[in-house]
Amino acid sequence: MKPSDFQTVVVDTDLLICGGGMSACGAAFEAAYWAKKNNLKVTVVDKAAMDRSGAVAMGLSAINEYVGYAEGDNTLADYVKYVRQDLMGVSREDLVYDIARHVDSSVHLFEKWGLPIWKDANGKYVHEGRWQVMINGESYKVLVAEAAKNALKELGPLDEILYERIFIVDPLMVDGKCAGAVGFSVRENKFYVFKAKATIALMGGAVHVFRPRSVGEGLGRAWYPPWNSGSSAYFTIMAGAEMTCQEVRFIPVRFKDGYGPVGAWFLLFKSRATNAMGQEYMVERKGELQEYAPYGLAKPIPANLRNWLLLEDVAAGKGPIYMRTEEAIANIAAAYKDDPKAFKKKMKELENEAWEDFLDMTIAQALLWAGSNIQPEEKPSEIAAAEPYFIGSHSGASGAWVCGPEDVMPAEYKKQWEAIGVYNHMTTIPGLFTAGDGAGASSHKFSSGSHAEGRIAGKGAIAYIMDHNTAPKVDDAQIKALRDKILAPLALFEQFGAISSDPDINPNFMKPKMYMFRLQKMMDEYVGGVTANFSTNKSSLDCALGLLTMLKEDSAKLAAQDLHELMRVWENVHRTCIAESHLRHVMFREESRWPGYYFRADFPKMDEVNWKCFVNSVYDAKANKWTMKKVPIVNLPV
Ligand code: SFD
Ligand code: AMP
Repeated sequence: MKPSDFQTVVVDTDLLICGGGMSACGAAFEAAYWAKKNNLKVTVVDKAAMDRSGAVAMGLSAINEYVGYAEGDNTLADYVKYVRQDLMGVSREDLVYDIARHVDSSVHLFEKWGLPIWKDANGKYVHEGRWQVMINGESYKVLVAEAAKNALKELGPLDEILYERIFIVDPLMVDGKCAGAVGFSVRENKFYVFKAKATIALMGGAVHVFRPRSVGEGLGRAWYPPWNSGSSAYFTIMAGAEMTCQEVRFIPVRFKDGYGPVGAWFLLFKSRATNAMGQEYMVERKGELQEYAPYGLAKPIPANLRNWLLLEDVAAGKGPIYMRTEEAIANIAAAYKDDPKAFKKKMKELENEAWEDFLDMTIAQALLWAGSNIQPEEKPSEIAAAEPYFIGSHSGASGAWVCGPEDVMPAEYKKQWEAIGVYNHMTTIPGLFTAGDGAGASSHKFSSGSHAEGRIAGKGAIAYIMDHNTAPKVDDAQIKALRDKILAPLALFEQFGAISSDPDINPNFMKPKMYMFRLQKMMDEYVGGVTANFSTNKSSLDCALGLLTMLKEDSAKLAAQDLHELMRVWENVHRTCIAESHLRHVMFREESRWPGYYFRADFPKMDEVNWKCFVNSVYDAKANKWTMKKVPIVNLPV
């Protein structure tokens, strides 16, 4: 397979949506409405098939952001305070507020489209915790995608609007503005050029940047879906957009090896987690939270601090840590002990709920339970901190610095957009929007908030197009250069592949898997991965930067044997970009604010005086130069 075998396909559109996950489905749903009114064209491009693409592929067992605003359960201010607290004071409160005021309507739409949300005897949603509602969510993504597709069909035949199995590689830039994207089909020999008046980058977060706990036989098993490889971050960084909170990775504590969720156990079943000695780290180590006041002292204790206390126990040799499923089930069932029939029924119900929690969203964990003869009502299960991921929509915060809503965005932030146009969720690059895992500093949006935020970005992007309604003029030479670059790994394999008897071993090139292992090893050992116990320091970071610089040089020698490997090549180039951005942010922030996510051993304390701020960065691709800066946090008056 060689580059000359490829056809170039050019698609002209008004709005381009890159990605097909939760936020893209929201963006498509909303944009279709406004596009129809204004006679505009919308094009959606997903690396996979929208029905099951992205983080919600397997389904979910809870919707983690539901405010219950109309019911009077919570106010928007409550949610803003919750996120502020969980992220140790660092969040874009205007964005969090904006998502919170729209999220309930997304959840109501999901229900209307057929998602079963658990209800109690009074018809109220059953809550897992204050903000989380329980669902029978195996088909969650399928029905959200169906609604997006139905909306898109209003604009014309779907096969002229939705392009599946196209991997977006690079932004198309014209005069400092985003003019679309380029990529290739992972099934056919086609190079795609999408020219657009506005583009929304909604290609999720990243996994496998750090060496995972599961290697060899378990490679690919991770909490975060293996097919999201940092494309949103790469796209926005390469376009020159300002990024924020790239240091705020996410480490979820999960059932060990199968990555089953813990939320339902901690919140719904009220389970305890105990160490090998039967001690509860959340109780025994409570005093350590003083150091993280005020965040460590309020409720709920931030996710990273809950992690931190667990990690301290493990470092002290007190692991394994166990989720006390048997105790939690027994405690709930105890209320029925005087009535043997009711007791038996309750036990069966709890057993069902325990299994369904995994079957709805992490099937592998249910298989692991079955394969290791675990019955949750009989014995506890091990939990552990997973490897680091980039998922700005969950309890991490990495992503692009975006424009907020006109009515609540602080003037200090608005200034930045006044020069290029105030459009909700536009990055600092004209014509380029993002949301979900692509937008930073607005954590705790989860599946529902990502959908709502996609809707916000979709509407913002259409407004931009209405004000800038001219097709971009893209130079043919620029397209040729991008095509040559993107297909080069095929040419390299074609040229040298035959000189070795093993396609993976060759003095002239490197295959993407080997390249990925190199990236993961340096990130793991020097940037605070699992084997470094999530700790790092300046010397380690300097070392990693040196290794990363050489890896980047070697990326020119990446070779691909087929389309699948070509995708693997570009996934790993994307990972390298988010890795460097993360490393530079961790290096810049000289404190330890989120110790359960990463710990700067040379700056072991949280420093409210100097570092209660955002860290933002801009990459100048032409000059290969990173600029870092501190940005003040402006709290909403809540
Ligand atoms: O609790 C390209 N999330 C949960 N949210 C909840 O509301 N409840 C839960 O129960 C959740 N749990 C959970 C969650 C996430 C994960 C990974 C697990 C468990 C295991 C969070 C949500 O899933 C998350 O917030 C949203 O999905 C984020 O939405 P978005 O749109 O930012 O990302 P996506 O849905 O993953 O979609 C990404 C899309 O991009 C495509 N793509 N397309 C073209 N070119 C490329 N180069 C591309 N690269 C990627 C993908 O195919 C996909 O369509 S809990 O257990 O934590
Ligand atoms: P998880 O299954 O860990 O993704 O958690 C689902 C939701 O519950 C997320 O909103 C978490 O922040 C929240 N959560 C999980 N465990 C706890 C806990 N121990 N205390 C408070 N909130 C939690």
